Parts: sequence; C-alpha cells; structure tokens
Amino acid sequence: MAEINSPLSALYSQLLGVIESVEPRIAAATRSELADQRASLKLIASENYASLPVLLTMGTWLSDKYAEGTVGHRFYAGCQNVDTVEAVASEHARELFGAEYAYVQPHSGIDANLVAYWSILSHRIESPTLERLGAKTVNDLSEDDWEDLRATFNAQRVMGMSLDAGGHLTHGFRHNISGKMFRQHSYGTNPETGLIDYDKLLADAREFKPLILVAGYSAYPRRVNFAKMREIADEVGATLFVDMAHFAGLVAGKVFTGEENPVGYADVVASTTHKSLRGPRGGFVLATSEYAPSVDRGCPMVLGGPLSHVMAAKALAFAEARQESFQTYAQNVADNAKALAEGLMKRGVKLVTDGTDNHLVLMDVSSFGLTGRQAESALLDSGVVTNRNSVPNDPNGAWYTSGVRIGTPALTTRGFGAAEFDAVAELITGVLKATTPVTTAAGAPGKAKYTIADGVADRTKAAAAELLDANPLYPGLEL
Ligand code: DSN
Repeated sequence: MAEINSPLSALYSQLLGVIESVEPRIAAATRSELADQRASLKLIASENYASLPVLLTMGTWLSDKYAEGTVGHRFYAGCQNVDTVEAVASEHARELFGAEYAYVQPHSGIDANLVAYWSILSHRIESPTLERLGAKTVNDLSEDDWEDLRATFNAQRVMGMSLDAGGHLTHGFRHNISGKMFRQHSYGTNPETGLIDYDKLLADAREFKPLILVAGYSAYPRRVNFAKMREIADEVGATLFVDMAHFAGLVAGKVFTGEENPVGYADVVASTTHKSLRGPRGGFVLATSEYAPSVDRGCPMVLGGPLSHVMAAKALAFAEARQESFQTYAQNVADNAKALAEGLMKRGVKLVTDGTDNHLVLMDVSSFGLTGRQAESALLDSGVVTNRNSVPNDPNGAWYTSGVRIGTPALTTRGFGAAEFDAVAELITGVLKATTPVTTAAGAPGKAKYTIADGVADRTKAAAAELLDANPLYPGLEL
C-alpha cells in the first residue's frame, strides 16, 4: 500500500473531530474499526480495503441529490452533475470490462442481481407479450392481460449453483426472492472432484428448460468455463446470466481471460464493486446492447434512487482498476491463494476440490472434529477473521456448517505475498489443531462450544501482529 501524505492524516483527524462533536460514539466506532482492521488477519474472501481516494469520494454532498431515472432522463430537476458522475462511472466500467453497456446504479450485489433478473424477464417475457397484444407499455394492458402477464412471469424457471456447492442465495435459494419469483433447480458439483460437471449440467438443463442459466459463485474455489456455460444456455434457449461479484477483480485484472472471462459470453453480468475489485460497497450490471434497454429501467423498477456519492467512488475504483498496477495486484491475489492452499494442504488441512485457482480456499474442518462455526470462532479469538461456509452436501447445514471460507484479496492489498500466506497457513493450522469441541452434559457435541489449548490464541495474535505490522494498512495515516 502506498504511503499517504501527512496532510491527509490531519484531514481525517479533523473529520473525525467534526463527527465527534455531533455523536462521539460514532467517531469512536469509526476509529475502533480502523484499529480492528489493522490488528487482524482479514481473510474474509468477499472483503477488501478500498483506497483512501475511493473512501473520501463517498463523503460528499453528492449524497444529497435525488436522481431517479438514467443519465439525461431523470425524474428530478438539476441532475447535471449526477449525470456526469454516472456517465463517467459507466464509461470506466465499459472500458475496464470491454462491455457493450454498464449500469452503475445498484446499491449492492443482491440489487444488481435483481436488476439482472428483472431485465431478463422484461426482455424475454414482457416485451414479446406487449408486442403480441399490440400494447406499447404495460399501462395499455387490461386487467385480464395483466393477470396473464403476472402468471407468465411466475411460471419462469431459473437454474443456478446450489448454496452448498458454492452458489449464492440469489441464485434461486428458497430464502431469497429469486427462489420465490422463479421455479428453480440447482446444479451441484461432482461428488468425487467437487468440480462443476458440465455434461450433467447440460443434461439437467435439457430436462428443466430454464429461462435463465446462472453461472457464478460465492464459495467455489475454481474457475468457470463460460464458453461451456454459453453452449448449454444456447442448447436450451436460456439467457446466460453471470454473477461475477466474487471474481470481478480477477476479470478486471486480466487473470481470467478467454473462456474464463464472462463478458462476451453472458447476456447479462452482475457484480459488486467492493470484493476483489476493491471499490466502494455497491453493485453494477454489464449487458449486451440487446439487454441494455431493459437493464436501464432498473431504477425505479426495482431500485431506489441512485447513491450519487457511491457512483462517484465507483468511478474512481474502475479508474484505479484500469491501471497496470491493478493487473499485478489481481495476479498476486490468485498466486497468493495457491500459496495459502498449498500451505494448508501440506499441513494436513482438507480443502474442497483439493486446491484453488481463484481468490478463495474452502477448508473442510470436519477432520479436526470441528464445525465451521467452532473453527470460525476459535480463529476469531486468535485474531484471524474468516467466515464459516457450507461444504458440498454439508451434514451440519448452513448455520453450523463444516467449512470455513478464506480469501486473499484483502491481505494482498496490504502487501502480503506467498511467504506471508504460508505463515498464515501455519497459524490457521495451529489454531485448528489446538481447538477441541466441548460436548454437552448429555454427551452430544455442543455445536457452538470449543476450547483452545492454553496460550495458542495469544501466540497466534502475536505472530499475526508481526506480519501485519510489516504490511501496514493505510501506512502514514495517524489518527
Ligand atoms: N456476502 C457476500 C459473500 O460474503 O460472499 C455475498 O453476498
């Protein structure tokens, strides 16, 4: 991380002083969050550290402007500056990913996916229906026509990766709107290898006939072949929608190229901006020209008014990701994940798919006699921040789980390389080996209870502090 100049330290101190004068608890929590992030090994695969220019861009009066609609077509007057912000962010996103169209308004990944789903429904179902009925807009439909249209929407099918195989809630899981608005079918992974079985996927798709085939993941430690996904979608007449929230940084940084780059294969691609892409919290959608008009209706169709200050920060993040140094960063993220995986495996930790070729590693901690929840808690006690995650066909379900997901984007931003990630693997393995599940009085495993051998948590924190001090977060920022 580049050293920041001291006037910025003074500025941040003043800003926190201003906040403190209104609500001291918020200033204290903000300071404390920096201290916590500096002092822990942040291995949550979906988190990162945005640059200070990106963070600063979010703290302005751009926040105060309403701007529902799209560039040049707003429902409020006086949006000329927001138009500039949105157009610049969109231009950078298009150039960065080589996309035909970029929509930068979504507030989060779930919002971006909702825009994608709605735009596909609109393009594939609503527009042809209006044409068939000779109506220009949905406002021209009779009540009976409306009923038919609603029934047709609800009869549509989506097919995405199951949650325990590494898919996301928004890919058709029953506790998300995607599992309610569509009939859904999940695809898993090969039970032997843990990898996507494209032949089985094609056979399932032929039978299920989805309108939308979803590719992408939150906890699958491997790359996806989007050319094969395209072939499958074409074979069954589905729209290919890719959720690249986790690996957008690896696409932007040209680690995933050719058949591993979804842009050019998918009709619609949605993403977040804050994971491997290292921007502000938010989402965006890329689309072919064919789908662009329906994506453009995201607000007010399914989104509230755009957050102009966040769109401004997205513009900066996209611009940063267009610099050559971001490609080095992205390659380091992938190389470091391999070093972490190898470091864990050589110390006896079982990994789903026996390795990784993206930015994340999924440990199966059941061989230590632990649930994912126990392992996550023991690691947190030792200054290692991870999150528990299901493994394929997880016997412990989605709450306790048998897995822990770890990723390299954040610590790579701090400057960690292969040697540091090998040291991290040593620390993680040490904690897992030193953690014992506690059984209840009745003899049943106490799923949330565990003990760590004396001194291990403190020794791990001290060793982590050495690694962290050598790779400071926001170096030069003194508050
Ligand atoms: N929360 C993100 C993750 O951790 O993967 C996905 O929504």
